Amino acid sequence: MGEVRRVRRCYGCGEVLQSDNPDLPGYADPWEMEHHEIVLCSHCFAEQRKKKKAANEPILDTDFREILKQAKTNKSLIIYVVDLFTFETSFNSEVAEEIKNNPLIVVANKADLLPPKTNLDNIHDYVAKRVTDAHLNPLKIILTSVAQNYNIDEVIKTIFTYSEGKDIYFIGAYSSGKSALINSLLKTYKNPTQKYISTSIYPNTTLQVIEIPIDEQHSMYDTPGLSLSNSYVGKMATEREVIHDLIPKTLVRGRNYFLKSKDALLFGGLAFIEVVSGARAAYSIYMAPDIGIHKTSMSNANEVFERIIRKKITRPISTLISTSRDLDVYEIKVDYEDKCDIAISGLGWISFVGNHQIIRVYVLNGISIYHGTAKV
Ligand SMILES: Nc1nc2c(ncn2[C@@H]2O[C@H](COP(=O)(O)OP(=O)(O)OP(=O)(O)O)[C@@H](O)[C@H]2O)c(=O)[nH]1
Ligand SMILES: [Mg+2]
Repeated sequence: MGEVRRVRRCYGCGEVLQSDNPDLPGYADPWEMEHHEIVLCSHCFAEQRKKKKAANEPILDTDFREILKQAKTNKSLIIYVVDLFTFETSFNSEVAEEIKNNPLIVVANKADLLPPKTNLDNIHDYVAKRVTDAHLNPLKIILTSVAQNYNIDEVIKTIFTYSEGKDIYFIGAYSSGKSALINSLLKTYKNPTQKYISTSIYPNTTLQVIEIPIDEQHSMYDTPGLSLSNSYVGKMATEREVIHDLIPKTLVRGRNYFLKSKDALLFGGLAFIEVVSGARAAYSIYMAPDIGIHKTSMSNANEVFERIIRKKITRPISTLISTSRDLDVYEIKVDYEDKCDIAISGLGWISFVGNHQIIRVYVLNGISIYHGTAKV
């Protein structure tokens, strides 16, 4: 496993901070670096501009705790729906903590979006590991695609087995497919009301808890999606055009680029990576096809990034990002020779063969990134 290190940048000009050479850009006093999180480079020090740092952990709002209160007291059956395409974003350890004493079924949805050669057994094992790491002990983990009706009968069978005498709560990140899953269950149950729940690609479709009675005493509950403050989808929830481009509708194929040292790859007007050093390698980008990818050099990355945003020659472009200074930068040291992935919350992931590269990842302030060998 390589090392992920957050590179500290000047909160004034965005320059990568260093305390080795006062004559080079980004110099900051070593004492300041050690004792303060927010540091300005010597050049910006005079201006003393302040910028607040956003947390990288998603925030579980109190409303959701309120919603889960009754479910916890009654030991209701929880169906935790996660989105396989953005699993890292979709699975939330804070929520896991809330539901650890409830009977639980994990539905890992949108399997249809994964690349064609994906080994679903490996994905199942990966989900199981993450769930176990979060101290959950689900009755079952089921990989599904509501869109392609894959394993929905398995979900129904499992719910039947474990739901006797219980309410059923569908919870999970927004746009993970909770309402779509309930609708497909309702169709199978020959729903006499012929009423269905609204679904859409946009976050926050379900705004309040919807109760669907299943017998005289018990109900199914569809709940609003959890907010994902550490994901592009969460941050840009109100920008409909961005969300439209971010969320893939059909299978995502890798887009391949050869990158050598000092190359950079830009992802729409949202993020970019730089190969600081390391051998030339093939990088496969798994992101929604509407996200424009531009290759350039590290020395031109900032300028090209700003130009394609200013001239609107890429997609998506968000009101939150106009310059690379709006981005945080992380540095990843890949200290092994094996397949590896870098996932960016709500955007997708980058798959490549690790070969002692140093890679910088620029993402909007507060977005989480993950590095490992887990996917596919
Ligand atoms: N490709 C794919 N899309 C899916 C799948 N399931 C749901 N969707 C789509 O994902 C989007 C979100 O689905 P919803 O059911 O509205 O998601 P939700 O979890 O209820 O979202 P909120 O109510 O906002 O929390 C919709 O456009 C669905 O059509 C799936 O298995 N595969
Ligand atoms: Mg919904």
